[in-house]
Amino acid sequence: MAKPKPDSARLDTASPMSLIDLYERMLLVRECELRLAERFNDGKIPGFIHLSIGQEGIAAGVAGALRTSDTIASTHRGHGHGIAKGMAPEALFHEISGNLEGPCRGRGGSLHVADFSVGMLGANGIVGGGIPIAVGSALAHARLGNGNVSAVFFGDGALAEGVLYESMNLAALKRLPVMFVCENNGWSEFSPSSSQYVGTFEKLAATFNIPYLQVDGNDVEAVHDASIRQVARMRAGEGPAALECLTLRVKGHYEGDPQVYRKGVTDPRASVDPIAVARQRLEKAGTPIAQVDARVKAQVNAAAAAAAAGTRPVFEEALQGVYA
Ligand SMILES: Cc1ncc(C[n+]2csc(CCOP(=O)(O)OP(=O)(O)O)c2C)c(N)n1
Ligand SMILES: [Mg+2]
Repeated sequence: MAKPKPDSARLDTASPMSLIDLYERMLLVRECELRLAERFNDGKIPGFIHLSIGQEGIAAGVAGALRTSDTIASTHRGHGHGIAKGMAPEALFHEISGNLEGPCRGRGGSLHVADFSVGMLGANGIVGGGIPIAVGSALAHARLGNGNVSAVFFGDGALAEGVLYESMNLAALKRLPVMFVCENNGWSEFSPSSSQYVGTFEKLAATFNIPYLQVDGNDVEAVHDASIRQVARMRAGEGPAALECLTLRVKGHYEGDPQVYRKGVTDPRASVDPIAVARQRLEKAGTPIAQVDARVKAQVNAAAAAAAAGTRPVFEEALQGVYA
Protein backbone atom coordinates (compact mmCIF):
# COMPACT_ATOMS: atom_id res chain seq x y z
CA MET A 1 0.00 0.00 0.00
CA ALA A 2 1.74 3.18 -1.18
CA LYS A 3 1.55 6.03 1.30
CA PRO A 4 0.40 9.29 -0.35
CA LYS A 5 3.25 11.79 -0.47
CA PRO A 6 2.97 15.18 1.21
CA ASP A 7 2.04 17.89 -1.24
CA SER A 8 4.30 20.51 0.15
CA ALA A 9 7.83 21.02 -1.11
CA ARG A 10 7.17 24.77 -1.15
CA LEU A 11 6.05 24.80 2.47
CA ASP A 12 9.57 24.05 3.63
CA THR A 13 10.37 27.70 3.31
CA ALA A 14 8.63 30.27 5.44
CA SER A 15 9.18 33.15 3.06
CA PRO A 16 5.93 34.89 2.07
CA MET A 17 3.88 33.00 -0.49
CA SER A 18 2.71 34.71 -3.67
CA LEU A 19 -1.01 35.38 -4.11
CA ILE A 20 -1.24 32.79 -6.87
CA ASP A 21 0.15 30.12 -4.54
CA LEU A 22 -2.20 31.15 -1.75
CA TYR A 23 -5.07 31.07 -4.24
CA GLU A 24 -4.11 27.57 -5.32
CA ARG A 25 -4.02 26.35 -1.74
CA MET A 26 -7.46 27.86 -0.99
CA LEU A 27 -8.91 26.43 -4.17
CA LEU A 28 -7.53 23.00 -3.37
CA VAL A 29 -9.25 23.14 0.03
CA ARG A 30 -12.53 24.30 -1.53
CA GLU A 31 -12.56 21.72 -4.31
CA CYS A 32 -11.59 18.91 -1.94
CA GLU A 33 -14.45 19.80 0.38
CA LEU A 34 -17.02 20.16 -2.39
CA ARG A 35 -16.05 16.72 -3.64
CA LEU A 36 -16.11 15.28 -0.13
CA ALA A 37 -19.63 16.69 0.26
CA GLU A 38 -20.67 14.86 -2.91
CA ARG A 39 -19.17 11.62 -1.65
CA PHE A 40 -20.82 12.14 1.74
CA ASN A 41 -24.22 12.73 0.16
CA ASP A 42 -23.70 9.56 -1.90
CA GLY A 43 -23.26 7.63 1.34
CA LYS A 44 -19.55 6.97 0.73
CA ILE A 45 -18.30 8.63 3.92
CA PRO A 46 -19.14 7.39 7.42
CA GLY A 47 -20.08 9.72 10.29
CA PHE A 48 -20.35 13.48 9.90
CA ILE A 49 -18.32 16.02 7.98
CA HIS A 50 -18.02 19.72 8.85
CA LEU A 51 -17.00 21.90 5.91
CA SER A 52 -14.92 25.06 5.97
CA ILE A 53 -16.40 26.60 2.79
CA GLY A 54 -15.78 30.37 3.06
CA GLN A 55 -13.02 30.02 5.65
CA GLU A 56 -10.23 28.78 3.35
CA GLY A 57 -8.31 32.06 3.55
CA ILE A 58 -7.42 31.35 7.17
CA ALA A 59 -6.11 27.84 6.59
CA ALA A 60 -4.05 28.90 3.56
CA GLY A 61 -2.80 32.18 5.02
CA VAL A 62 -1.68 30.70 8.34
CA ALA A 63 -0.29 27.37 7.11
CA GLY A 64 1.54 29.19 4.31
CA ALA A 65 3.60 30.97 6.98
CA LEU A 66 4.73 27.65 8.46
CA ARG A 67 7.34 25.08 7.53
CA THR A 68 6.56 21.39 7.12
CA SER A 69 8.40 20.73 10.40
CA ASP A 70 6.17 23.20 12.29
CA THR A 71 3.04 21.67 13.80
CA ILE A 72 -0.64 22.51 13.81
CA ALA A 73 -3.64 21.28 15.78
CA SER A 74 -7.14 21.74 14.51
CA THR A 75 -10.86 21.59 15.13
CA HIS A 76 -13.88 19.56 14.02
CA ARG A 77 -13.70 21.68 10.83
CA GLY A 78 -10.18 20.58 10.00
CA HIS A 79 -9.94 19.31 6.41
CA GLY A 80 -8.71 22.66 5.12
CA HIS A 81 -6.09 23.01 7.83
CA GLY A 82 -4.61 19.64 6.85
CA ILE A 83 -4.61 20.35 3.13
CA ALA A 84 -3.18 23.83 3.63
CA LYS A 85 -0.41 22.37 5.81
CA GLY A 86 0.57 20.10 2.95
CA MET A 87 -1.48 16.91 3.30
CA ALA A 88 -1.90 15.16 -0.01
CA PRO A 89 -5.56 15.29 -1.09
CA GLU A 90 -5.36 11.55 -1.65
CA ALA A 91 -4.36 11.01 1.99
CA LEU A 92 -7.25 13.15 3.20
CA PHE A 93 -9.77 11.39 0.99
CA HIS A 94 -8.57 7.95 2.05
CA GLU A 95 -8.72 8.84 5.73
CA ILE A 96 -12.16 10.40 5.57
CA SER A 97 -13.46 7.46 3.59
CA GLY A 98 -12.18 5.09 6.30
CA ASN A 99 -9.66 3.41 4.00
CA LEU A 100 -6.55 1.61 5.23
CA GLU A 101 -4.41 3.88 3.01
CA GLY A 102 -5.34 6.89 5.17
CA PRO A 103 -2.57 8.32 7.39
CA CYS A 104 -4.49 7.00 10.45
CA ARG A 105 -5.45 3.83 8.58
CA GLY A 106 -8.96 5.23 8.27
CA ARG A 107 -9.55 5.23 12.03
CA GLY A 108 -9.39 8.99 12.49
CA GLY A 109 -11.90 9.87 9.81
CA SER A 110 -12.96 13.45 9.29
CA LEU A 111 -13.09 14.45 12.95
CA HIS A 112 -9.68 13.09 13.90
CA VAL A 113 -7.72 13.19 10.69
CA ALA A 114 -4.01 13.60 11.44
CA ASP A 115 -0.89 13.40 9.30
CA PHE A 116 2.31 13.68 11.28
CA SER A 117 4.39 13.61 8.08
CA VAL A 118 3.36 17.23 7.46
CA GLY A 119 2.98 18.30 11.11
CA MET A 120 -0.81 18.00 11.16
CA LEU A 121 -1.41 16.78 14.70
CA GLY A 122 -5.10 16.26 14.23
CA ALA A 123 -8.60 17.54 13.83
CA ASN A 124 -10.56 17.23 17.05
CA GLY A 125 -14.14 16.43 18.00
CA ILE A 126 -13.83 18.27 21.31
CA VAL A 127 -14.28 22.04 21.10
CA GLY A 128 -10.93 23.48 22.20
CA GLY A 129 -9.36 20.00 22.21
CA GLY A 130 -6.56 20.96 19.85
CA ILE A 131 -5.41 23.87 22.00
CA PRO A 132 -3.40 22.02 24.69
CA ILE A 133 -2.02 19.67 22.03
CA ALA A 134 -0.49 22.64 20.21
CA VAL A 135 0.85 24.05 23.46
CA GLY A 136 2.42 20.68 24.26
CA SER A 137 3.92 20.56 20.81
CA ALA A 138 5.35 24.05 21.28
CA LEU A 139 6.85 22.91 24.59
CA ALA A 140 8.49 20.00 22.75
CA HIS A 141 9.86 22.36 20.07
CA ALA A 142 11.25 24.65 22.75
CA ARG A 143 12.85 21.79 24.71
CA LEU A 144 14.37 20.31 21.57
CA GLY A 145 15.56 23.73 20.43
CA ASN A 146 14.61 22.83 16.86
CA GLY A 147 13.42 26.32 15.90
CA ASN A 148 9.94 25.07 15.03
CA VAL A 149 6.69 26.65 16.10
CA SER A 150 3.15 25.37 16.47
CA ALA A 151 -0.22 26.89 15.68
CA VAL A 152 -3.70 25.98 16.78
CA PHE A 153 -6.93 26.80 15.01
CA PHE A 154 -10.09 27.08 17.10
CA GLY A 155 -13.52 28.60 16.60
CA ASP A 156 -15.12 31.46 18.52
CA GLY A 157 -17.11 28.74 20.30
CA ALA A 158 -13.88 27.73 22.06
CA LEU A 159 -13.57 31.17 23.67
CA ALA A 160 -15.93 29.92 26.37
CA GLU A 161 -13.80 26.83 27.11
CA GLY A 162 -11.58 26.82 30.21
CA VAL A 163 -8.83 24.92 28.44
CA LEU A 164 -8.10 28.00 26.32
CA TYR A 165 -7.34 30.07 29.43
CA GLU A 166 -5.07 27.44 30.97
CA SER A 167 -3.27 26.95 27.69
CA MET A 168 -2.72 30.65 27.02
CA ASN A 169 -1.50 31.11 30.57
CA LEU A 170 1.00 28.25 30.34
CA ALA A 171 2.21 29.35 26.92
CA ALA A 172 2.76 32.91 28.12
CA LEU A 173 4.39 31.77 31.34
CA LYS A 174 6.87 29.51 29.54
CA ARG A 175 7.18 31.78 26.47
CA LEU A 176 6.25 28.91 24.17
CA PRO A 177 6.24 29.34 20.37
CA VAL A 178 2.52 28.70 19.77
CA MET A 179 0.13 30.84 17.76
CA PHE A 180 -3.50 30.86 18.92
CA VAL A 181 -5.62 31.33 15.79
CA CYS A 182 -9.30 32.11 16.40
CA GLU A 183 -11.55 31.55 13.41
CA ASN A 184 -14.38 33.87 14.37
CA ASN A 185 -17.36 33.00 12.16
CA GLY A 186 -19.98 34.24 14.60
CA TRP A 187 -21.49 30.78 15.16
CA SER A 188 -21.07 28.15 17.76
CA GLU A 189 -22.79 25.09 16.37
CA PHE A 190 -26.45 26.21 16.16
CA SER A 191 -26.20 29.37 18.28
CA PRO A 192 -24.74 32.82 17.72
CA SER A 193 -21.49 32.89 19.70
CA SER A 194 -22.67 36.11 21.34
CA SER A 195 -25.18 33.99 23.24
CA GLN A 196 -22.30 31.96 24.73
CA TYR A 197 -19.46 34.37 25.49
CA VAL A 198 -19.32 37.93 26.81
CA GLY A 199 -15.63 38.84 26.37
CA THR A 200 -13.38 39.22 23.35
CA PHE A 201 -10.34 37.25 22.24
CA GLU A 202 -8.42 40.52 22.09
CA LYS A 203 -9.01 41.19 25.78
CA LEU A 204 -8.16 37.61 26.63
CA ALA A 205 -4.83 37.89 24.80
CA ALA A 206 -4.11 41.17 26.58
CA THR A 207 -4.73 39.46 29.94
CA PHE A 208 -1.84 37.10 29.23
CA ASN A 209 0.33 39.75 27.50
CA ILE A 210 0.15 37.79 24.26
CA PRO A 211 0.63 39.99 21.16
CA TYR A 212 -2.66 40.04 19.26
CA LEU A 213 -3.55 40.88 15.67
CA GLN A 214 -7.00 40.93 14.09
CA VAL A 215 -7.56 40.50 10.37
CA ASP A 216 -10.26 39.99 7.79
CA GLY A 217 -10.18 36.22 7.51
CA ASN A 218 -11.67 36.39 4.02
CA ASP A 219 -8.60 38.27 2.77
CA VAL A 220 -5.94 35.60 2.41
CA GLU A 221 -3.14 38.13 1.97
CA ALA A 222 -4.09 39.90 5.18
CA VAL A 223 -4.15 36.58 7.06
CA HIS A 224 -0.82 35.57 5.55
CA ASP A 225 0.94 38.87 6.31
CA ALA A 226 -0.24 38.83 9.91
CA SER A 227 0.78 35.18 10.28
CA ILE A 228 4.26 35.86 8.91
CA ARG A 229 4.68 38.67 11.46
CA GLN A 230 3.47 36.55 14.37
CA VAL A 231 5.53 33.53 13.35
CA ALA A 232 8.68 35.67 12.99
CA ARG A 233 8.10 36.94 16.52
CA MET A 234 7.77 33.41 17.84
CA ARG A 235 10.86 32.17 16.01
CA ALA A 236 12.78 35.06 17.53
CA GLY A 237 11.97 33.62 20.97
CA GLU A 238 9.34 36.17 21.95
CA GLY A 239 6.80 33.57 23.11
CA PRO A 240 3.21 32.96 22.01
CA ALA A 241 1.12 35.03 19.61
CA ALA A 242 -2.59 35.47 18.92
CA LEU A 243 -4.43 36.00 15.67
CA GLU A 244 -8.16 36.57 15.29
CA CYS A 245 -9.59 36.09 11.80
CA LEU A 246 -13.11 37.35 11.10
CA THR A 247 -14.87 35.09 8.68
CA LEU A 248 -18.11 33.44 7.70
CA ARG A 249 -19.35 29.89 7.88
CA VAL A 250 -21.12 29.69 4.53
CA LYS A 251 -22.71 26.28 5.02
CA GLY A 252 -24.42 24.67 7.97
CA HIS A 253 -22.62 23.41 11.04
CA TYR A 254 -22.32 19.97 9.48
CA GLU A 255 -23.00 18.80 5.93
CA GLY A 256 -26.76 18.26 5.70
CA ASP A 257 -27.60 20.67 8.56
CA PRO A 258 -31.08 22.07 7.66
CA GLN A 259 -30.10 25.35 9.42
CA VAL A 260 -33.57 26.04 10.78
CA TYR A 261 -31.95 28.28 13.42
CA ARG A 262 -30.48 30.50 10.72
CA LYS A 263 -33.62 31.21 8.69
CA GLY A 264 -34.14 34.93 8.25
CA VAL A 265 -30.69 35.81 9.65
CA THR A 266 -28.68 37.90 7.22
CA ASP A 267 -24.95 38.01 7.74
CA PRO A 268 -23.23 41.22 6.61
CA ARG A 269 -20.25 39.17 5.40
CA ALA A 270 -22.41 36.79 3.37
CA SER A 271 -21.18 37.87 -0.03
CA VAL A 272 -17.46 37.79 0.74
CA ASP A 273 -15.76 34.73 -0.70
CA PRO A 274 -12.00 34.62 -0.05
CA ILE A 275 -11.37 32.71 -3.27
CA ALA A 276 -13.37 35.16 -5.40
CA VAL A 277 -11.54 38.08 -3.74
CA ALA A 278 -8.15 36.55 -4.57
CA ARG A 279 -9.23 35.63 -8.11
CA GLN A 280 -10.33 39.21 -8.79
CA ARG A 281 -6.97 40.55 -7.61
CA LEU A 282 -5.08 38.05 -9.75
CA GLU A 283 -7.17 38.86 -12.82
CA LYS A 284 -6.67 42.56 -12.26
CA ALA A 285 -2.91 41.99 -12.12
CA GLY A 286 -3.07 39.91 -15.31
CA THR A 287 -1.90 36.70 -13.59
CA PRO A 288 -3.05 33.61 -15.48
CA ILE A 289 -5.07 31.24 -13.32
CA ALA A 290 -6.51 28.69 -15.75
CA GLN A 291 -3.56 26.32 -15.31
CA VAL A 292 -3.90 26.45 -11.55
CA ASP A 293 -7.63 25.75 -11.74
CA ALA A 294 -6.98 22.75 -14.00
CA ARG A 295 -4.21 21.39 -11.77
CA VAL A 296 -6.44 21.57 -8.68
CA LYS A 297 -9.31 19.82 -10.47
CA ALA A 298 -6.99 17.04 -11.62
CA GLN A 299 -5.63 16.55 -8.09
CA VAL A 300 -9.12 16.32 -6.63
CA ASN A 301 -10.29 13.93 -9.34
CA ALA A 302 -7.29 11.72 -8.64
CA ALA A 303 -7.92 11.82 -4.88
CA ALA A 304 -11.59 10.91 -5.28
CA ALA A 305 -10.71 8.05 -7.64
CA ALA A 306 -8.08 6.75 -5.23
CA ALA A 307 -10.53 6.86 -2.31
CA ALA A 308 -13.18 5.03 -4.34
CA ALA A 309 -10.65 2.27 -5.09
CA GLY A 310 -9.21 2.24 -1.54
CA THR A 311 -8.90 -0.74 0.80
CA ARG A 312 -11.68 -1.22 3.33
CA PRO A 313 -10.69 -2.09 6.90
CA VAL A 314 -10.63 -5.75 7.85
CA PHE A 315 -12.32 -7.12 10.95
CA GLU A 316 -9.18 -8.94 12.16
CA GLU A 317 -7.41 -5.58 12.56
CA ALA A 318 -10.14 -4.01 14.68
CA LEU A 319 -8.18 -4.19 17.94
CA GLN A 320 -4.84 -3.07 16.51
CA GLY A 321 -3.69 0.10 18.23
CA VAL A 322 -6.02 -0.43 21.19
CA TYR A 323 -4.21 -0.44 24.53
CA ALA A 324 -5.66 -1.71 27.79
C1 LIG B 1 -16.36 20.37 24.76
C2 LIG B 1 -17.45 20.33 23.71
N1 LIG B 1 -18.63 20.92 23.95
C3 LIG B 1 -19.60 20.90 23.02
C4 LIG B 1 -19.42 20.25 21.83
C5 LIG B 1 -20.52 20.25 20.75
N2 LIG B 1 -20.09 21.19 19.70
C6 LIG B 1 -19.55 20.74 18.54
S1 LIG B 1 -19.06 22.01 17.55
C7 LIG B 1 -19.62 23.17 18.64
C8 LIG B 1 -19.51 24.64 18.38
C9 LIG B 1 -18.27 25.00 17.71
O1 LIG B 1 -18.23 26.36 17.44
P1 LIG B 1 -16.86 27.00 17.07
O2 LIG B 1 -15.83 26.56 18.03
O3 LIG B 1 -17.07 28.46 16.92
O4 LIG B 1 -16.49 26.34 15.67
P2 LIG B 1 -17.26 26.45 14.28
O5 LIG B 1 -18.19 25.29 14.24
O6 LIG B 1 -17.96 27.75 14.25
O7 LIG B 1 -16.18 26.33 13.26
C10 LIG B 1 -20.15 22.56 19.76
C11 LIG B 1 -20.70 23.31 20.91
C12 LIG B 1 -18.19 19.62 21.61
N3 LIG B 1 -17.91 18.99 20.49
N4 LIG B 1 -17.21 19.68 22.56
MG1 LIG C 1 -17.65 29.56 15.27
